[in-house]
Amino acid sequence: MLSRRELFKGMAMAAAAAAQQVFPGVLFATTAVPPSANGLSWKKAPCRFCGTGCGLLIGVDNGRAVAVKGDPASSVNRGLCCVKGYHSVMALYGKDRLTHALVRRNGQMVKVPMQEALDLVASKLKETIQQSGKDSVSIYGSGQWTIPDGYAASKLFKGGIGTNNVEANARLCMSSAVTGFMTSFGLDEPMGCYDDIDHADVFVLWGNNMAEMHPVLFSRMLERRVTNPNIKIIDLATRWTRTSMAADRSILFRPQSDLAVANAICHELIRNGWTNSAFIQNHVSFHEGKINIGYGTQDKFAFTDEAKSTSLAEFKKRLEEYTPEKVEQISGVPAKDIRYLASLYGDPAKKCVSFWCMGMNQHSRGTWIQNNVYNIHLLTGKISTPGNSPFSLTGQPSACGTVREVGTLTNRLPHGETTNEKDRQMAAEIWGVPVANIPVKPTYHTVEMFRALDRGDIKFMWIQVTNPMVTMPKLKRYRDGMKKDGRFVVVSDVYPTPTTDIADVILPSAFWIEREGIFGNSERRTQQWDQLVDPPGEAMSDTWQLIEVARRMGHGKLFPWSRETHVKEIWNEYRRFHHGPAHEMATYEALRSNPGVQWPCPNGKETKWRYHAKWDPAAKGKSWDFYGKPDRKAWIWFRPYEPAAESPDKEYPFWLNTGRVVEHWHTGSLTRRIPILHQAVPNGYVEVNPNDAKRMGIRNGDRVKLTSRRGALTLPAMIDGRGRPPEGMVFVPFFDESLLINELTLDAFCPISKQPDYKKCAVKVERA
Ligand SMILES: Nc1nc2c(c(=O)[nH]1)N[C@H]1C(S)=C(S)[C@@H](COP(=O)(O)OP(=O)(O)OC[C@H]3O[C@@H](n4cnc5c(=O)[nH]c(N)nc54)[C@H](O)[C@@H]3O)O[C@H]1N2
Ligand SMILES: Nc1nc2c(c(=O)[nH]1)N[C@H]1C(S)=C(S)[C@@H](COP(=O)(O)OP(=O)(O)OC[C@H]3O[C@@H](n4cnc5c(=O)[nH]c(N)nc54)[C@H](O)[C@@H]3O)O[C@H]1N2
Ligand code: SF4
Ligand SMILES: [Mo]
Repeated sequence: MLSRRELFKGMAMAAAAAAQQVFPGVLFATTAVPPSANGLSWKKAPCRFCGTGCGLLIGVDNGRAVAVKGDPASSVNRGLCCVKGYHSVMALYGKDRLTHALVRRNGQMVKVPMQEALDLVASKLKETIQQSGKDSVSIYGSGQWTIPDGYAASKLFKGGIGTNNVEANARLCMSSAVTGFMTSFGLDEPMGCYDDIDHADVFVLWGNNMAEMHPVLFSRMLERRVTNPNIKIIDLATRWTRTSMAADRSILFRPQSDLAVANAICHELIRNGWTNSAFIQNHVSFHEGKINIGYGTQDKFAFTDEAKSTSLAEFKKRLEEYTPEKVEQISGVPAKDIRYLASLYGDPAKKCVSFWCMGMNQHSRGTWIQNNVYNIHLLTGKISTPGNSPFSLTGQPSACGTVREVGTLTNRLPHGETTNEKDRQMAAEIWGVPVANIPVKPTYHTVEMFRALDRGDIKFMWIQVTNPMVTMPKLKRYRDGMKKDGRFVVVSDVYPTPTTDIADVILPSAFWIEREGIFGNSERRTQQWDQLVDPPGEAMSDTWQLIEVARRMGHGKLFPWSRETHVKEIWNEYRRFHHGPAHEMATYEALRSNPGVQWPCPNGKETKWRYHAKWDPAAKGKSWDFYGKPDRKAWIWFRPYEPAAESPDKEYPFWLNTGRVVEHWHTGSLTRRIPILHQAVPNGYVEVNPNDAKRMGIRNGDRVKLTSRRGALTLPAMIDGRGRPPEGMVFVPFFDESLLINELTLDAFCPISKQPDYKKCAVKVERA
């Protein structure tokens, strides 16, 4: 058998040849399959990749997906796609798809029938629970889980087994966005929608490489500027990227100092009288929380914030020290640029959208920076009306739909929190279990769950649709932990990965359009697709794997559905959690017949803007109504600047920043098997600023050694390639499983959201 390293190397060479087999225009195929006499049939599906949630049309011929085009009927992308969307179906047909179950026997992975592997998973779960208790077993899922996958997992683990050991990789991705929404508005997910792009005059990107990560939305924004030259796009970032290149202004700030920049903007808005007094008077209340809140790098770190009510006067006083001049010292952003930003937000004639993604979420003060950016929109009243929108973009195709809405996190339920008696009662009633079955106390957030596995408090973990042995921070500790004796790890995936490498059982999964599914994107849009092609071998959907195991464990009563109709039945049951004008979900029939439907959609009508009576039927009165909070107001929080968990020093003088490239999806398990994408960026690298490179005698392609307090890695240098970090920073993408940058990263997290900060730690840089 080919090793994965050989496979990827061979593919890079074969890629040029494969590219020639690609049909012109929108048609692509991995092999040159001649169209059959019947021709193609086109069926809708949302894109498998990012949280933008583009609608696609998939061309199927002779049982094989061979072509993709953007769905003109989808309001998200109006017929467009990015390079990943267009090539997405090729990810179905990599040479080394997992087609059969594998079980570890005497250190070797042995092929077994799927039914036997499922028996083993069920008996191992039962045995572990019997020996070590319910909280010794866990499931770690994903924002790439479909809604039925997440729902089945939550119902089995929280309702059936009775443990809150349910987490998902969205903890690494979106949890600061969630706690930001909850603290400022009391309800999760954006108030606005992508239509805001068609109305705004000013776009400020707060740490979002949108040109590469949300390319279709980025192109919608550029299109708006083409037709209206007064539109301004400002890229606020810590590294120069393709996004900066296309922006009207690129403003670089020092890592973590966005907290101070946002406060300085608020300071200027107030000083100049650019605030909206009537809005503040009627719709905002002021609060403060704890300070010096720590970084969570030690096991069992605990933190609970406490809200204290304050006033506008008190808020003003707190902001006094955030003068543009003082913040220039902290952030490196010239005071005049801070004033310029304030003048844009403060101009009553300009509609403003702020976009962000991992820059603000993967932040050891992730919740705080969301609060601080909301403060800008709340001081000016630029919120919940077309074109005025603080917009937290999602990364994964169903981080919103599955993890946030279904609630596949230790503290959540499909509706509300485990600690809320009413929410537990609702779940118990819909699930048909005694309320005492559903545990009250959250157990472990993701980082702590892997720590618990390392310590031995957790002994069993089932991993679905995520590749943590590439994507966990401070990776070595967590990999060593998983490999310890007495740990049992089940991994459901579609390809072999570093995570399947350490598994005791590997379950082959049906991929995307090989099963029916439902995703929910960044703008509260739910999208259903039918099964369009057959899965290979014994591959089975993640939902059905969970149901098979549940039945074997004696929880069959909770999963009475048939294999043919279970997605519909799950949706109809799950919808009951969200009845009411504030969160009503579309009917299954509406989902099937539309490219997507936005919630809340009471009486079949979508809500585009929340918290304003003109658009949101849940809002009372004539204008804004922030009904998520008991005082029906949005909360302004004073949150100070506090430094990063680890900053450069004498021994480790560089910032290490990490992230992505447009061609690859996360750990590359899918996109590195698409020849044309793999060839475009075949291996990992380290971006070095040209001045630093010159000083150290590093040329393009030279091998460079990075060392942090946790590990070392040698990679080829890239100078002025895709992006350019400022002096004193290096950047490494994480798509290459043979160059694991997470061996160096730090597992510090935001104490409120528990989301790790992958954007900042300190490293030494040497020519190797
Ligand atoms: N092609 C492609 N697209 C993707 C993905 C992919 O893997 N490939 N993944 C999807 C997923 S899951 C996600 S989460 C998104 C990620 O989307 P992005 O967040 O746009 O991408 P990243 O590369 O993770 O992060 C880059 C940004 O982090 C900012 N940053 C770094 N440090 C700081 C800081 O201290 N403060 C602030 N405010 N910003 C900072 C940088 O300035 C830069 O703009 O992309 C989604 N889209
Ligand atoms: N250094 C660094 N690390 C990071 C980040 C960063 O910016 N820097 N970002 C973090 C963020 S925001 C994210 S979202 C995570 C992403 O981290 P992961 O979720 O770990 O990365 P993926 O590559 O998306 O992993 C998805 C896995 O699911 C498999 N798969 C695909 N389809 C299916 C399916 O239908 N069923 C099953 N069972 N498996 C399937 C794929 O082959 C792949 O192995 O990474 C985090 N880690
Ligand atoms: S922008 Fe995102 S959702 Fe749209 S085609 Fe590209 S990867 Fe897919
Ligand atoms: Mo993400």
